Amino acid sequence: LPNRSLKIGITCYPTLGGSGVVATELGKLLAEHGHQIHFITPGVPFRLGKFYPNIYYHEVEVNQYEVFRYPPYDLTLASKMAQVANREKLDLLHVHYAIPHAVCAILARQMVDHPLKVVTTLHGTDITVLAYDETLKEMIRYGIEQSDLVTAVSDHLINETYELLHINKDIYKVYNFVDLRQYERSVHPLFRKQYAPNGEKLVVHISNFRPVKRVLDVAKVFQLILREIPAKLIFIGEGPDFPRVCHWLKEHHLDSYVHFLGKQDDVAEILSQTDLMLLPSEKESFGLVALEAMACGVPVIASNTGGIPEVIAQGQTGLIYPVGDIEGMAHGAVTLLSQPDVYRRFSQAALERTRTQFAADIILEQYLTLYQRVLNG
Ligand code: GMT
Repeated sequence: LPNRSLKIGITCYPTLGGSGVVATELGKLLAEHGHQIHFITPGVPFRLGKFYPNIYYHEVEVNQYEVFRYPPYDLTLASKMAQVANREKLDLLHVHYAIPHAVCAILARQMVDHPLKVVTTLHGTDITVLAYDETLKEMIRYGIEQSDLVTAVSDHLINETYELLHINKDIYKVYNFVDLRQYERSVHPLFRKQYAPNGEKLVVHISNFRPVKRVLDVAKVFQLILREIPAKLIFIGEGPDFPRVCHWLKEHHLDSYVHFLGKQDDVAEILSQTDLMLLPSEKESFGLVALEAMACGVPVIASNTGGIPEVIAQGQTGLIYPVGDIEGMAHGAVTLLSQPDVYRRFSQAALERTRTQFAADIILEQYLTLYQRVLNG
């Protein structure tokens, strides 16, 4: 592992989303281990929020000039990356997403006057959505092939990237992680008292309510659960399908069983109070929220898609069904929620799997090994 402190620039989308969470948490961990971290983003990453030693923040601010029809975000970012890299003598830029971040970093690399390496992590959406767009495909391939080192968050995403883009380059798998110090199970009786006053089971869903999350399936599965077990549904997050789900719940007289908590920073605390997570996504290259639930001992009912089977151990830490199998998911949920012994076994296995496979120190070491490899050339 590197025996000197590294200077690393990190670029990600700073708003809510798994990739932003992982990029920020990785930066925080690296800083804690003595490396100097420079976030180069258009806003403060939402999980940063306070002062940490060894962490610097450089805002990418796009000016509006009349000569431009569109504000040139990508060029501004590349230029900021180059400025920071030159001034701070960065060793590498670790960017999350091929487009635009890897492409910007490659441009920045050409502008600096010392060797600067580009490490790119693929999170999914750039491949599973953008790579189907013929106008962007070549650019994504360029971003990946010209990076000095590329990682992806699951085997599934790696295979999909090879299939779609015919990439001629090694892509290393580095799973996402949780910092177990933040995910200790804590019990707040007040939470239960407020949201499940009559001992109801608490079912939770977290997402950005994009169509790919199939949030309506969450509501439909919950409806079936409710026929068998007294329960409440907690929604965390917001997004485009939010009104549709609200409307459906109202139409089916379920709105009084559902609590919308909106966007929340500290999901660990809320997850710890719940009994079961539903994640019926159409596509999910990893499913960070499933891991976050497992880290709190909460089993997950999910769809068999993307990297989900690599995160959830089927039949041990959760139950996985074909996309759209609402009856199957409801049946699985009722099985877990109605049999305390089975539930306890799943919950224990979820904690154990998180600790042994996805703990921050394990994944941090993998990233550091890859940084070392790329720096050794
Ligand atoms: O899922 C989203 O809408 C957000 C997106 C992101 O960019 O944060 O999530 C992707 O990256 C996460 C972190 O690696 C993964 O846990 C999510 O599975 C992945 N989303 C998709 O593949 C749809």
